[in-house]
Amino acid sequence: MAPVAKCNIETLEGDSLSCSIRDHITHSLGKPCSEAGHRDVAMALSMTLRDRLVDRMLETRMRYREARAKRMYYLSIEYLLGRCLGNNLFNMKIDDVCRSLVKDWGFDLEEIREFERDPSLGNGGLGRLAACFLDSLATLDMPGCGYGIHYEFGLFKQSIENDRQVERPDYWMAEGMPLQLERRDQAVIIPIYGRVEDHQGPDGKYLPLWVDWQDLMGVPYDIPIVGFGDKTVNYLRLFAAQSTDNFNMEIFDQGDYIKAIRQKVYSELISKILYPSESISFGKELRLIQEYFLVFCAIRDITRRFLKQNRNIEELPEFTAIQLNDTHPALAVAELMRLLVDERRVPWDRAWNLTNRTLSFTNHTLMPESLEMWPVDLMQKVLPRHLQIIYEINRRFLDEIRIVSNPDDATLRRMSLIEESGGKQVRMANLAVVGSHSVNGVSKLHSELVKKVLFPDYAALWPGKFNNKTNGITPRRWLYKANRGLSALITEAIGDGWIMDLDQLKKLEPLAGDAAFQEKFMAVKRANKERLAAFVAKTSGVVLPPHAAFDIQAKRIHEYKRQLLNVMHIIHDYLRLVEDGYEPPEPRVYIFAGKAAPGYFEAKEIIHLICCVAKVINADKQAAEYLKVVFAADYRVSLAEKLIPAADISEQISTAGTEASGTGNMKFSLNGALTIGTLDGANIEIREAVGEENFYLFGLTAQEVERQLAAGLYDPWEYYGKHPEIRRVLDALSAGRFTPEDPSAFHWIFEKLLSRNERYLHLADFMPYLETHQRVGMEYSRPEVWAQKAICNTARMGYFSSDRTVREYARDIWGIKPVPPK
Ligand code: 26Y
Repeated sequence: MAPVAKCNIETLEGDSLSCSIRDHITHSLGKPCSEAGHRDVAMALSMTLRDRLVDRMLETRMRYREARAKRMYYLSIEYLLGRCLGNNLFNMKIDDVCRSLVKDWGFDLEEIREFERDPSLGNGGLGRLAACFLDSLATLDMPGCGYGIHYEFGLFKQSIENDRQVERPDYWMAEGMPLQLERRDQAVIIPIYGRVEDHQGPDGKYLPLWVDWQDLMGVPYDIPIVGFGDKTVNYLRLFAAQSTDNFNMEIFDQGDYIKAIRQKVYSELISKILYPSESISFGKELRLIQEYFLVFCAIRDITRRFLKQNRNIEELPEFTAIQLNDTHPALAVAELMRLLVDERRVPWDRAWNLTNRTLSFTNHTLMPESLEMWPVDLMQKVLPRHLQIIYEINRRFLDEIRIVSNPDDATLRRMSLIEESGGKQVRMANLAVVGSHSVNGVSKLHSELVKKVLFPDYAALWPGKFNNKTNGITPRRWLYKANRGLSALITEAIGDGWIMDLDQLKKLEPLAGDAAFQEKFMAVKRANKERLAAFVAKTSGVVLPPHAAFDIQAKRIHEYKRQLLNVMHIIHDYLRLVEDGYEPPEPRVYIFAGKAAPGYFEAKEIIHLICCVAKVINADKQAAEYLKVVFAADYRVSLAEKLIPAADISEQISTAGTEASGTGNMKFSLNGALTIGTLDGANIEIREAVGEENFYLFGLTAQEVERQLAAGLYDPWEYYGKHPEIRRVLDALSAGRFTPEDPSAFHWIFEKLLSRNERYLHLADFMPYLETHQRVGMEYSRPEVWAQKAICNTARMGYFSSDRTVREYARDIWGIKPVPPK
């Protein structure tokens, strides 16, 4: 950096930014400006933004206070924020100023941005949805903030070694996290373990005392969340676990120094690591404590803020809404009851009414193995008072429904908060439903299935409690920031109103058939593909022809998402190419990305298969002109931002009835990719919005899948016998066609796909999938047809803005309103 560089932008903005950055390089990083490198500029720029964001955050807080506004608090064990620097620059509208400022110093803003590590404090869809909601809340000037856990290690980093996934720890703060504010003064003390003693209060009433508990400390870190236009800055408050001095004192007094320190280390384990799975419930004590830790810290913080404003606790639901992001924070039901009944001495019935009106619950998954249940014994040990409260909620609830609807024993057993068969367990989903005034699913189909499959008894009892809120995505990150070329083209055509009001994309529709616009649209796509191809060449050495159709499946690896179906199709095309001499109408590039939970054997094997198939195909000269396959390692928000704008085809091929919504499907379509997909999750609504002629549909419906599974009708051998295409692919797998050195490596897939209880019906959907892909190929080879469809996708995706979703939650569930600056 030049010693006395001057900003060439003659604005106060440029001058003050430049002064502040230089000041941070000198005083926060302790370096002369002349020695600053990319990393230093990145850090100093982030610190400069933080200073400004904090000013706006304080202003926002005053504004909410003065308006006596109702607040919404989003409780989520995961947040998948993605990089913050670039997003903040865009939302604060100082991206251009900063770009030319650092350019004058000899730096490139894009390179500076690449220095930031993704804070990957989530597994996938659920955590990313939380991040999109925070962006929309701030953009809409709504009083809504997030609460979560400040994991020291985020989701593992994935690399591919010897064609297999290797996991490494993600110490995301290695370079520091200049954006966050530590708030030690607001630390929370959390009781845990111990036992409950029965006493009588001075009023003669039952007074339980939770005694002999140990304590932990939760230290909050605030990350400012700036809305587009830089007016409102909300916060995401993440708690890190620390030990208190008390925790150790007793043991210290007994003279066991080492044991005391060991306990200290144990308590800090609580926020050490994010559990890396989104499917199999963990049943581990540490995870239960994480959930409790989040809930306790959040509820304490929320009620403290509320009471500080001299309010009566009886008014809590008038001023506070708490949204439970899946069941992970469902202990909030018991904790809020405990706080009201034990600490504030609110009578039980009153406390129950307040709790119920304050809490609401979103379900994100139908997979039975994801439903959380905690063994009663474990809860008795870790949270004895909460367990007692859960039993009391259950006793009163079952008494009540006996009177209201006189259910039979089987119904009562299903509705109970306690699973009695096997070892007793607490059913967290039932706790969340009973304790909330609203239960929602995340797409039309999913919300129907939540009522029919997951909670039929509750839906019959409380039909008004169940509702749908179809997911959305923030257009700021997923179009404005991720796809600069397309957003410039759109703004040139229809102005920039779409950034805040995505429905305005409709104005593009008349241009869908316009040859000049089509050409520009496809030129942007081409440039994005070239950029991605350069990245892939650099990171994995595979050269991708940018004129090929880029077909992408990027999401967690899971059997229900059916990456296997995609691979089977690729194998089919490859064999036709090299064995039958078939020439497809267009060359294809297949890109996969996604992480497998470390303990999920099948998912890890699917990655292995993709890599082996890619290796054989990419090395085959006969296929070179038509086919390339890539597994892009370490899928995360920043990689998604590179992949999605470059896609022509988006693979959304889960078995109907398994994907709650999907949000990647929305990102691809918004960026002008055409979906090949099943009637599952939000695909159904996307297809309705973009038009059936602009969506490649195939496969069984959720009802058909359900019928086949329920009646045991599915017979994969029948498909194997009937279709030579299926036989060819499965036989190739079983014969080790892609693993010559280990021919039986994928025999398990052959067996699995042909097993009668294969739950995801791969073979039933294979032939329709193949045929639909053939149509995709034909249409891709007609550029004007394709361009028109792609433009229609972008133009008709306005509904899927998370601004719309958040407005619906605000109106129907939270009862919060925008509080814009005057
Ligand atoms: C209990 C534990 C095993 C668990 C951990 C994480 C259970 C579930 C999860 C996460 C689930 C998840 O990410 N669900 C996804 O939520 C998205 C946002 O609503 C949906 O779009 C997506 O279809 C769904 O799979």
